[in-house]
Amino acid sequence: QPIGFLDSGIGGLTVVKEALRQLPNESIVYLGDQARLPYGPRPASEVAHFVQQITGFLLAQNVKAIVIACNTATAAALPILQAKLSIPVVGVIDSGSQSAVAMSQAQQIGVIATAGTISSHAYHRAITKLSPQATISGLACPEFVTIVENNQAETPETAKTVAEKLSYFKPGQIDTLILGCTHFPLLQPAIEAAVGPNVQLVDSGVETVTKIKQLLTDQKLLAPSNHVASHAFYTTGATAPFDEIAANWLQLPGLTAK
Ligand code: DGN
Repeated sequence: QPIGFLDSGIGGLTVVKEALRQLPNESIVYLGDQARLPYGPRPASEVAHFVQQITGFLLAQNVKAIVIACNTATAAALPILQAKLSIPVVGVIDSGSQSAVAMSQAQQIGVIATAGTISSHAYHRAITKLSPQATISGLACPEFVTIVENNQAETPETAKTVAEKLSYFKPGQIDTLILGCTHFPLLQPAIEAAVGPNVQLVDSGVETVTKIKQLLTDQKLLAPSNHVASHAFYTTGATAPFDEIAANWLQLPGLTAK
């Protein structure tokens, strides 16, 4: 049985990349809802409705667990799905918060995400629960999602846009920055260059996959080590740009989305 992953677009592939590394025997079904992207500016109730529709699709593919590989969707729908489904469901926000709190020396943590995630205060709640003394500075960067979806992550203009946007954080204001949108690890070189070497970046995908691995192990749901994994990618939008970015990022040449 596969693990289901969902995102509003290609961002969740950053979590899939980690899953391919940590869980090479697991089959994967991925759905990117590119026809309705971006989720960031939509009301939480609408995002929650979309997530439930996508979950229906993934359950029809017989998934044994679901990873909400989108921060906006995690903020809007994680508790709803966990209450409704009997299979394991994990989101990305708790994992990212745990890593940030563990990594940050000064507990001065920045979060960049979509407008929906920032206004949900979900990171604020999750971090404060773990580290009540933490200072959290959030910044909505919806334009970064567009850059990634348009496959422009590596252009000089992007480096400039990212640097200008992140100059919001003053030198010394934060020592750790959560990439609070699963699209953002694709912009990691530009973000790193913009914030400099004194700020460590947190990619919540790594922790999220560690968590799902643990849940599957506990519930004896892990695929056996001789299992040959299959990977199926679906997008509700056009397949050509999806295939190009996905094949490149995941190093799966010939990847074709349905
Ligand atoms: N990748 C999504 C996230 O992590 O929030 C959001 C992208 C979007 O729909 N704007």
